[in-house]
Amino acid sequence: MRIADVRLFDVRLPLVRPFETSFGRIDAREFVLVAVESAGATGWGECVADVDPYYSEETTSTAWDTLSRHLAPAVLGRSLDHARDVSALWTRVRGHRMAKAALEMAIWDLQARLEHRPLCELLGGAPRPIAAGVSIGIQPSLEALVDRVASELADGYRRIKIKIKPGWDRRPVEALRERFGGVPLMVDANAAYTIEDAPTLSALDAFDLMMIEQPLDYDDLVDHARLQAAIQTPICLDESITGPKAATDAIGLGACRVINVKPGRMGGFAPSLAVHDIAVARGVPLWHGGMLESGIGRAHNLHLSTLPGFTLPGDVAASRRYFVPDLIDPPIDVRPDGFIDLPRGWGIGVEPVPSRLQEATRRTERYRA
Ligand code: OSB
Ligand code: MG
Repeated sequence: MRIADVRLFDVRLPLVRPFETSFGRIDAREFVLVAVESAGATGWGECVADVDPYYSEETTSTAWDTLSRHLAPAVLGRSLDHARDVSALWTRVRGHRMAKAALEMAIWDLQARLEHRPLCELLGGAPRPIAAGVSIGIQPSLEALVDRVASELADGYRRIKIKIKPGWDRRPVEALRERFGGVPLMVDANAAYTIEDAPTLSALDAFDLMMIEQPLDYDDLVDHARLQAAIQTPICLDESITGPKAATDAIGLGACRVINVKPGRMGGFAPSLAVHDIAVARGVPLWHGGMLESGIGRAHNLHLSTLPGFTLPGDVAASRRYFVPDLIDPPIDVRPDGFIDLPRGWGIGVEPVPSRLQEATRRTERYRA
């Protein structure tokens, strides 16, 4: 496939409700959407970078700059045998994994469409319904949290994850255990604690949590290994797993017992497939994370989730928890049993509704070979 055309869209979508984590609160997603064309087909990719460099160093603006000045020029006019080879065209570009992932994943979608196959097949998976969980932001009160969890469970979701931070950790977990018994429950700290907080974190062992996600700093595998040795609850790493090397090191050091896979965080599908295989070979369970994606990124995530290593419910929920309307139509929905069916069709199986994309786009640029 010869990459003939790359378009970037600077998109803003208001969130249905604000989302609060240990690092901040947002009420809209502002992201870069990528479209690549070859032989009349279009592949789509969504960049997970946010406006602020809080989850990672990258931002919407650094992603736009890297895509327009470095990554799009590296692929334009080039012929590729397979999407997995894209990253070889930009080996000199250090970091900027979210920007790389947006274009790399668009090219995977493009290839699957050109081959008239669903993306999951090209990735090595097979269509299957995906077990869905929800990630619930920090709430203004325990009552508000209990109400939100009740409503998510009523919608069928198969696992509850809540965001925690110092001062909002033990009490919310205790409240949910009291009210909802043994429901599959986990917490995500987004790096809000230090190793000095080990006593606070080991106090959570009493609540039979599935895991605690990214308790310590984003680049600190060593203290995560120390913490894992001191607590019973399995540690899951998110921010720290930047690719296959980090996954190998983290597992080898005992820094985690579970891995959250986000292709957007790791530079795309090729590194995600490598992390998948490393984790499966070492018996480490995986689940697919989320970054409040629109239907485009959400569809990519569902296709990757079909691989066999994804044995735990992911942060892959229905569109209506995030955006009404979504960029895609029909939106992604959850079944009453808490599973999500893959969108049907070639590639990711969905594309933006042109009028909605136009409405949400603040700036667009086009580069041709
Ligand atoms: O840490 O998993 C995270 C959202 C934005 C940034 C980081 C994270 C999250 C979520 C939400 O937890 C997952 C989702 O519902 O998409
Ligand atoms: Mg996380």
